Order: sequence, then structure tokens, then C-alpha cells
Amino acid sequence: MSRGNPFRTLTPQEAVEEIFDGATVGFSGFTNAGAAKVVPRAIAEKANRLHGERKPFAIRVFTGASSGSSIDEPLAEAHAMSYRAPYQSGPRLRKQINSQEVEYVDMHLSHLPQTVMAGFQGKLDFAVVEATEITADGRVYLTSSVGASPSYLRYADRVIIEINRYHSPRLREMCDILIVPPPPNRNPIPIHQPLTRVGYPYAVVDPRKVIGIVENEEADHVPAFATADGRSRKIAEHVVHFLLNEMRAGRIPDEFLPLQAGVGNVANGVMAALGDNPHIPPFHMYTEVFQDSLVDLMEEGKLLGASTTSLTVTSPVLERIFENMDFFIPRIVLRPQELSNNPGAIRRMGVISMNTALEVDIYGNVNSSHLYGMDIMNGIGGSAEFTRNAFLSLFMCPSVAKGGKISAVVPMCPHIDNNEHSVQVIVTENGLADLRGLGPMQRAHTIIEKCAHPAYHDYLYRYLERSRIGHIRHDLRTAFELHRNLLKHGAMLPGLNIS
Ligand code: 0RQ
Repeated sequence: MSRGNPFRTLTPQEAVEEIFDGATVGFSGFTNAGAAKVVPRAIAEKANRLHGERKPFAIRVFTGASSGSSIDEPLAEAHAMSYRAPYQSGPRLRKQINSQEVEYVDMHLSHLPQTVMAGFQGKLDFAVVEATEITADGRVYLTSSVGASPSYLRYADRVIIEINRYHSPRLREMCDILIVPPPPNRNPIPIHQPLTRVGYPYAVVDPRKVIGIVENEEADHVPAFATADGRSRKIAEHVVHFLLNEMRAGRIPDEFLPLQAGVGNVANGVMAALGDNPHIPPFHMYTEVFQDSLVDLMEEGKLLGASTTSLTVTSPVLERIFENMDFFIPRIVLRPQELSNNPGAIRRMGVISMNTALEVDIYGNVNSSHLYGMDIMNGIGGSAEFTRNAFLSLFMCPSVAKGGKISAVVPMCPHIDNNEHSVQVIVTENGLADLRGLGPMQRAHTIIEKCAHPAYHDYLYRYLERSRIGHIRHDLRTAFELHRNLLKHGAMLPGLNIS
């Protein structure tokens, strides 16, 4: 906070006094990075107290993306949420969504700022945003993520700022903040290279809306990802081999193309393999989440620069960045999610997208979010805005889950996040299916042959044989037989043993 700053310093309990049952609250945080921390816990305490007095209290919650242990889990534990958007990944909240205690709107992440601006999902009553500083004239310097915070600050009626002294105030030098104005007279967004800057280092709030500031010095609660296992390493090998072939064929230029990588151990494994391969030239990333493995790549000179909306790195790694800001600041741009995931920018730069599927069907439709088409895992996240607009779009997953009881290749996905028109390449540890230019039957044979676990080949081929002939072959009586078996018997093909 600057000298002469007019904002009141409040305890977390005082800060949440105005937050009422049914209020809509937009929190900072894209993953746990830059998430509000002490205010969500104070809201959970308030909910517990009111519930103890038999009074109702539940709020409607928006964040940038998931927020896990910082926001979702304490609020879910206190049963303090009735509605959640646009993405989540917490086990407790997931349970409440799947039992319909919490209404969840699973959204494309770049849509969120304009949704808030237009009020499509109602009015935003409060914003709770983590910052390193707020100035008397309302400039807000954000921390380790930008996400949707600039829009929350602009459009919320009332604002609470969490001033976090753990974070380096120099994070502002990575920030490039711009709110896209309402349609129809929008200018093109002139991002033509991942590190192009088009905005300001701060977000803006009307100081009259600020209830007060709450101080703390808590680190982001970013958990470490599991290191890549054997299957992830195999998947990574196929991806690297494919990209090298694309380079040799002249379809990827010598300076390479910007990469986007999803979260999780498969994506981490692929990034590490790309970094290790001497034939892959140094590259840039245009992505939404910057993970631990990328810091090593940057220090080694393999990753030249990255555009992202969050530094989703563990505390030791974030501290490494803070200690070497002169090196990292020119190489990392932190943008609002409307720009980090902007379809126009992704298409313009020819991004190569690499995301993870739960399952794929034999025609190349992808389900990343809903088990059996019913239970939410996390959400669609940014996967579709990258996939739909990428120069090359890849999806990766192990060929089986739960020791072989689940095949990741199925006749028909019961929920589709990314469809056959956008998905070009599917990769499992068994192989890589390059679907570009293939018609439905060619796709089906390629996916089964290259990606399905051999133990499921027979079933999938027999499915095709018994299916009704059309442009796409399906047998509507048994299209979901594997999923029905899984729900009923705990295995897609009971009795199959592929240990
Ligand atoms: O269950 O934990 O009980 O063993 O599902 O599976 O393989 O550990 O998944 O951590 O790599 O995440 C798609 C969820 C993959 C993630 C998804 C079971 C499996 C296991 C998890 P257990 P894995 P990962 C950028 C882009 C969407 C958002 C996105 C995701 C558990 O990558 O949320 O891409 N993506 N964002 O055993 C039933 C199946 C299954 C299955 C696996 N077919 N049916 N269960 N499992 N396949 C990031 C952001 O947007 C922020």
C-alpha cells in the first residue's frame, strides 16, 4: 500500500461483514496462483457461524479457473457455495457438484470476462482480489496470476483487496493488462508474437468501491505435480517424434511454433521431453498455465519466452523466479485470460495445442470433463479455445485407466468437449493417430490401431462391424455398452485381465 493511501486496513472478519447470503463474488486466482486466501476462509467461518444459528448462507462463486485449497475447498467444507463458474478441480467441491448441492457452469475460460461485462450470469456483488499494492487512485498491482481479476475489479459493486507481502512487487513488470471493450467496435488485438505487450502493468478499480484491504503474507498453495510415469514418457516420445517429422516435412517452420500445454503429469512429461530433445529448436509458449518444468527449460535457454495467465509453480520455484527477476521479467508475460486464451491470437500465431483427454471415441471426439457423461472431473478449461484455433491440435491420454478396467478409446463419448472437427492428433502410450484429412472410417481404424489398448481392439472392431452404415457408423443400442458395464460391474469388459 502506498503512503497516504486512503483505504482502511481490516481484519478478514471485518472485511466479509457486508457479504450476504446469495451474493455473487468474483475471486482472484487462476489455479491456486494469485488466489485470494484469507478472505475466503473468513467467508467459510461466517457460513459456519450462521449455519450454527440455523441461518442460510451460501454465495455464488467465480474465479479465473480452479482454485483448489485456497477458495473451493474451505468454502465447500463449510457448505458456503450454491453456484460455481467457470472451472474447478477440488475433490470436495466436485462431490457437491455431482450430488447437485452446487450448481456448476463449466465454461470456456476466455469467455468469462465478457460474460461478466455483459452480466450474462447476473450482477457481480463483490470482488476479492489479491495484489501487491493498491494506489490511492485505484491502480491495482496483481500477484502471480491475472485471470479475470481486471474484469472483477471493474464490474463488481464492492471490492476487497488482499495485500500479499509474500509476493514480489516486481510481478507487475510481467503483467500486460487490457480489458476488451464491448462489441461491435472492437479493434484487432495486436498480439503477433507470444511476448508482444498490448496493455498496462496494473488493473484499475474505482477507489470508492473499495471496502478495505486485508494484509497477509501467505504463499500460493500450488501442489507439486507427480513426475512423469512410464506411460507419460512413452506419450511424450510419440509427440516429439511427430513434431520432428512435421519439421522435416516443412509444415513447422525452423524457428518452430508457439506451444500450449495443459496441466498434469502427461503435459509435464511432454514438456520435459521436448526440452531434452536436441533436434527441437528453442521455442516460445502461448499458454494459460506456466508450470514448474518450464522454469528449468527457460533457465536452460530452451524456452525463449512464455505468455500465460498464471505462474502455477510451487513455492520453491516461485522463489527461484523472484530471486532472478531480471532474467525472468523479459521472458514471461502475464495476461488476462481473455487474452492468454484468445482465439484470434492463437490462430494468428499458429499455436500447437497439447491437452489431455479422459477418453476419446473412435471418430476423434474428446471427453476431458465428464465421467460416463455424468460426473464432472474438472471442466473444459481452456482446452477448447486452444484446440479449436490451433495450427496443430493434439490430445493425449493413457490408453487405459484403473488397471485396464477402463478403455480410453470408446465407440462413442457420452460427453464431448472437443469434437472431431477440431481434434487432429490423438496420442496414447501405444501410438499416435494422425487424423488430418481422414474420413470417419479411416479415423476409426487409425485410432483403434494406433491408440487403443490391444486388449480392446477386438471389441472396438466388432462394434464397427455391427454398426449401421452411414457417413459415420454407429450401433445406437450398444454405443454406450462399455460405459454401462463400467457403472454396473466396475469394469468396461468384466473378466478382462490386462495386468
Ligand atoms: O482417477 O485419480 O482415482 O486414479 O480419472 O486421471 O490420468 O490422473 O488425469 O491428472 O492427467 O488429468 C482430463 C482430468 C486429466 C485434466 C484431465 C480417472 C483416472 C484418475 C484422473 P484416480 P489422470 P490427469 C489447461 C487445459 C480439462 C481441462 C484442460 C483436465 C482420474 O487434464 O481436467 O484441458 N482437463 N485444461 O483413473 C473414468 C475414464 C477415465 C477415468 C481416467 N475414461 N473414465 N475415469 N480416469 N480416465 C489447464 C486449465 O484449463 C487450467
